[in-house]
Amino acid sequence: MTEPKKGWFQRLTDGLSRSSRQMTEQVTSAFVKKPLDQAKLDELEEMLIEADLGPKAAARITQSFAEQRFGKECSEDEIKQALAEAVANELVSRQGVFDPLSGPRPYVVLFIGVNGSGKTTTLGKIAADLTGRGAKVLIAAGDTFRAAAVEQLKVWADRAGADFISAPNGADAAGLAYDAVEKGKAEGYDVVLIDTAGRLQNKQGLMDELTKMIRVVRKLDYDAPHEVLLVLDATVGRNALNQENIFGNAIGVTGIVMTKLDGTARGGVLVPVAQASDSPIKLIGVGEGIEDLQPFDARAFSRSLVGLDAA
Ligand SMILES: Nc1nc2c(ncn2[C@@H]2O[C@H](COP(=O)(O)OP(=O)(O)OP(=O)(O)O)[C@@H](O)[C@H]2O)c(=O)[nH]1
Ligand SMILES: [Mg+2]
Repeated sequence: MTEPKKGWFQRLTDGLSRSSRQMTEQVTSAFVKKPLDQAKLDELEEMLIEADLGPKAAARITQSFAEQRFGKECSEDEIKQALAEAVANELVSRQGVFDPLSGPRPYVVLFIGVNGSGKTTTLGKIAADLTGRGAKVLIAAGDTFRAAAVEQLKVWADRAGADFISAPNGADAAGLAYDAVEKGKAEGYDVVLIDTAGRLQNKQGLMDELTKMIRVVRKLDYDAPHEVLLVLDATVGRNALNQENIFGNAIGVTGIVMTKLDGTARGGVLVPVAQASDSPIKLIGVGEGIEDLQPFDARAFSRSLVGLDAA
């Protein structure tokens, strides 16, 4: 018998379990059945900073917690509810939608980010989801720097039943992106997904290559790429903030994907990244499976982060 399919909230909760376990343990030992006084509030703020939520959000969350609960004894559930609500308040305005099938055709999506952040995997998961919904998808292996990258992406394309376009190792990535969009237009594709390199000889080289890719694609369609998704790895912690800063300033990012939230106890880092970025969080990765890429839902994320069930 096949196992019943896990619901997406369960996947989210499982993915965030390392983060929520840490939070829950600390919250339970520090707060449950003890009157909330200033010392406890300081402890809470410290704990939120340790969970990488960033000092500003930590201060605001502690403040709202104090307003509701000061002097009271709370159950574990009440504390978690209050925390989840405070975290959600930090994030609701930073939530964005990735919906390539409701936009123009072909909808062109560029995936950018440092090496190992999860660009290729995220692209593969999106491709599988889109073909599963009946879309005609073209994948372009725009990481022409690393031979193995093409092979890895081809596996994802085959698995998804998406078409695939690549260029020889060392070829001009912008040229390939151009060819992909041209093919996408000529052959009636719904979506063109373009992978990019995470590392070139140097950082400036990478930024130049990405800007050139965007520039040439725009020659074919002024609105393309319709999405530039910046893929950030949650396990690097507050380093993700630097990456957001560098890519966000150099390239016109339209959305953020935060991956590997299952691989860290500091999933709270999504909060300062969401707040620092001009573009919203659109998707999150909570595991390596195809179904572990999820639309970002601020309230669901906040509940899972503190270990609560679906609302
Ligand atoms: N646990 C977990 N692993 C992930 C997730 N997303 C990606 N990975 C893994 O992270 C590793 C790197 O992912 P890639 O997709 O190859 O990263 P990339 O950004 O394309 O890397 P480069 O091509 O080197 O620039 C792979 O082993 C993925 O399986 C996630 O949400 N959770
Ligand atoms: Mg890659």
